[in-house]
Formats: sequence, structure tokens, C-alpha cells
Amino acid sequence: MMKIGITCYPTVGGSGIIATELGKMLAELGHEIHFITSSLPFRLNQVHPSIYYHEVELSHYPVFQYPPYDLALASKMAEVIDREELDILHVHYAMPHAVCAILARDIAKRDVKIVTTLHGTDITVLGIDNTFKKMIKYGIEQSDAVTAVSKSLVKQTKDMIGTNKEISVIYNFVNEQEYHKKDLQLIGEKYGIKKHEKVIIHISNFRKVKRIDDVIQTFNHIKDKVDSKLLLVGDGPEYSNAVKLTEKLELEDRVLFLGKQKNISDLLSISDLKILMSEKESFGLVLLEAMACEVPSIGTNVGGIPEVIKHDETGFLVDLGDVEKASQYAIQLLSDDTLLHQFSQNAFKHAKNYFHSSIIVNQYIDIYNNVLLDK
Ligand code: GMT
Repeated sequence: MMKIGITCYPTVGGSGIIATELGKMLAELGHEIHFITSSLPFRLNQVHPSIYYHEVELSHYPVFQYPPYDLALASKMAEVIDREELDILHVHYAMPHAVCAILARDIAKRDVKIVTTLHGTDITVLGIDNTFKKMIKYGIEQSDAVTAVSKSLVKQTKDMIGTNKEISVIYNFVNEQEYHKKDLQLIGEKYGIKKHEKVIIHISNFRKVKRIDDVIQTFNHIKDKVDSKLLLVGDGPEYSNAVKLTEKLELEDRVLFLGKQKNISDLLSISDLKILMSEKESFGLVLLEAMACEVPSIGTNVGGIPEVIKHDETGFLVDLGDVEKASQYAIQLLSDDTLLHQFSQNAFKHAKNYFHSSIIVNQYIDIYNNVLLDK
């Protein structure tokens, strides 16, 4: 049994989901889990006797222009490392979380091991502000072990940071108890979706990198050939632009803006195809969520997406911005029920064989055991 601290951004986002689900599964396996986060992780929705939550409290002392989150976190980490006698501190993101963990390790009396998981966001930060390069490199190199969510992210990190640090690939996973296909035709009816209509779904935080316009443009071609509806799930900075484009293309009665939703697996269960046209994506957890619910995907050939979608088997890959090709593939798939069924079964099997939670959680446990052996 290990005592493991976990730090992530607790908001709705792939990295927070992975960190929280990992903690829940490790607790089920008998490990003691201590979440050290600024608020309760949103997926931490059940009580478990081996899961603890330590809130990082931000001080609003008037001399500080901004509340010092990083220092408050490091101080909380150091306190939890000593009081709870942590063996491992698993942090998600090199910046700031690995850097905070290193500071906490220096402050604490215990020889805790630091495992850092990269989700891609550090690289995005670097793309915007190169002054953080040395800080991210430090966070990575001073960690006892580093993992990344795709081969593509390992390469990108090494190219941009210039480090020789070993980075192990551990893919994303889903909680299969929640993500599986359910018989929910009634929900579709409640949304006004007719039985014969095909349902295309896009789920994201509506940031610019997600290229929502490309999703809507792809759907605009699809709807000419296939009677269909587009579900847009999520919210974010590009939301109002997406609404405007929908109005411009006169798609209001075919595109449903659902906003942020909790029961994503229910919405996937009424969907036939998932579309992700991102320009950056280190893995694309939503693709795996779709696969687990027997939904094939069309995605761009960028970042880690080609490591998730098997072209012409579980879905299709297209070049960034190629909405014509994306719609051609979608029409091919949605117009042939036998092919669609085949792809949905391939997607489900691929998720089970390569990304099953039991495989992935064991890979993290191996990493923990290896760093503890070096003690
Ligand atoms: O996609 C986002 O904007 C959220 C972001 C995050 O930090 O939570 O997701 C990143 O981590 C996920 C979990 O590993 C990956 O599945 C996403 O692909 C990755 N997002 C990007 O690389 C843009």
C-alpha cells in the first residue's frame, strides 16, 4: 500500500479528469490517496475511506498584488507530505505543479518521490511565453519520473525543452463503469432528434485550438447528404463565434448548443459520430470517451490524435482544416449502417485493448514502484 498525493487543476478538463479517476482507481486497489488542490476535483463525487482532500487556501493579504497560488500550494504539499507520510507526490503539469512539488520536497522532512505527468499544456505555455522554458525544464528534470500522454507529446517536449530526461508514455484512460453505451433513445427524442436522424457530437472547452468553426463547416456539408443533427457540448471563449457562424449558415434548427454537461456518456450513447478538428491535441481524451461508448471519430492528423484514432478502422484522420475531406468521410460512414456498426465495434475494441483503465493504472503503479526502489 502506497500513500500518494495528487495535484492537478481540479476544473473540468482532461488532465483533471485523468488525475481524479486515477486517484479513485488507486484507492479501490487499496492505496491511500491525498488530493492537494485548490478546490474539490469535480469528478470526486463519491466518498471513499482512503481518499482525502486537502484544500489549498489562497491568502488575500493586501500587500500581494495577486494571491500566491504556487507558494500556497507548495506549503500545503510540504505539510501533507510530512503529516500524512506520503511516499509519492504525483503532479499533473510541470508548470507550476512540478516546480511547487520540488519546493515542497525541499521544505518537507520526508524523502517523497515526485512523479510528473505532462498533458501538453506546458508546451502550449511555451508557445506563448518562452521565458518559462528553464522553469519547465527544471520541473521536468528534478522530478523522479516523468510521463506524457502520447509519443507525440514526448517528442514535442524534448524538441522544445531540449532535455534528455526519460519520459514514459502513459496514455489516457476512461472509467469504464461510467463510459459505456447505454440504451437512451428517449433522451434523443427529448432533444427533438428524430429516429432516422444521425447524431454528430463535438465536446470541448471551446478554446481557439479546438477549431469549432471547422466542426460547424464540416457539419454544414454533411447535412446536405445525411439527415442529421450536431450536438455542441461545452462552453468557452469561442462559444459566441460558433453561435454566429451557425446563424450565418442557417443551421439553427440542426445545431444544438448544450453548454457544459455532466453526463457525457449519456450524450455519447445517443451519438453516431464524434468530430474533433483541433490544431493542437496531445491526446484527445474525448475521442477515447467516444470509443468506449462505441462511437467512431473523425479527427485531425495532429499531435497525439493519430495515436488514438486508427485511420479507416475506428474512424478517419484528416489534415488540419480539411473540412471537405472530413465531411466526405462522415457521409461515407453515416450513409452505410453496416460500415458504421463495424467502425463503432472497432472503436470499442480498440479502446478496450489499448487504453483500458486496468492497463493504464498498472503502468502508473509500475512508475511509482520504480521510483520507490531508488530510495
Ligand atoms: O484540451 C484542453 O484544452 C484541456 C487540457 C487539460 O490540460 O486538461 O487537455 C490536455 O490534457 C488531456 C488529458 O491528458 C488531453 O487528452 C488533451 O488532448 C490535452 N489538450 C491539448 O493538448 C490541447
